[in-house]
Amino acid sequence: MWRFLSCSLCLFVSSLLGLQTLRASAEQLPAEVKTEVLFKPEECSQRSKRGDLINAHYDGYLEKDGSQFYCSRSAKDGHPQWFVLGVGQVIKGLDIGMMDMCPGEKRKITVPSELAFGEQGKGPVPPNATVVFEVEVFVVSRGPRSLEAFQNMDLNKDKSLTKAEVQEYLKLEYEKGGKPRDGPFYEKIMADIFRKNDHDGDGQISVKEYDIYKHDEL
Ligand SMILES: *[C@@H]1O[C@H](CO)[C@@H](O)[C@H](O)[C@H]1NC(C)=O
Ligand SMILES: [Ca+2]
Ligand SMILES: [Ca+2]
Repeated sequence: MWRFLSCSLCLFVSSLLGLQTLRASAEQLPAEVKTEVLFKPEECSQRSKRGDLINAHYDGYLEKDGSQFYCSRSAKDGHPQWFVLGVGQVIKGLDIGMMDMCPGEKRKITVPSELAFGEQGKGPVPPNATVVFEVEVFVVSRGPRSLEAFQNMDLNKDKSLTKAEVQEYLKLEYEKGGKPRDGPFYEKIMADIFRKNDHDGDGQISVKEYDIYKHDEL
């Protein structure tokens, strides 16, 4: 029944998963992330790597009793989360455990507390807790903040992205991942992306607005 736990909790924890302060603090410990592939699609269009924009569901459970503390999948209006892989937008254990994933792939990722919520714990996660995430990746989008990705999305080459352009791109990505979606699904994602990126609110994402993450390769 934990799966159906109140999703106000989820909302709380989802903000927490975005925190950048939750880094591994005990470098000297041999903390290891364990990954188990639950499903792997036959065709792999693209394997995830550091700096990629990922769209995924990740549900979090405590290892000790299997209770769920985060439910991106079962939240009522929950759509898959967007984040950049490998740059601390999610807990360290997910940054490590979600490398080399294909669109459509599912994994179970077991993360020791050092690479999750640490000695303090956080919200419903107690101190020193090993956590287990069940993740399903939908989109692996290369170098989200690279000029190349921007140019691919910018269909009319005016150096600005409209919602229609971004949506077209995501649609293709979802279809590659074997998960075509309906209109309302994209509307929510578009609202999310534009809320985070269209800083001047003109309905377009300019090159300047887009380039908010600085990556090594840029
Ligand atoms: C968590 O682990 C640390 C390091 O092993 C230990 O010092 C601390 O007492 C533990 N906290 C709890 C609440 O068990
Ligand atoms: Ca454009
Ligand atoms: Ca803008």
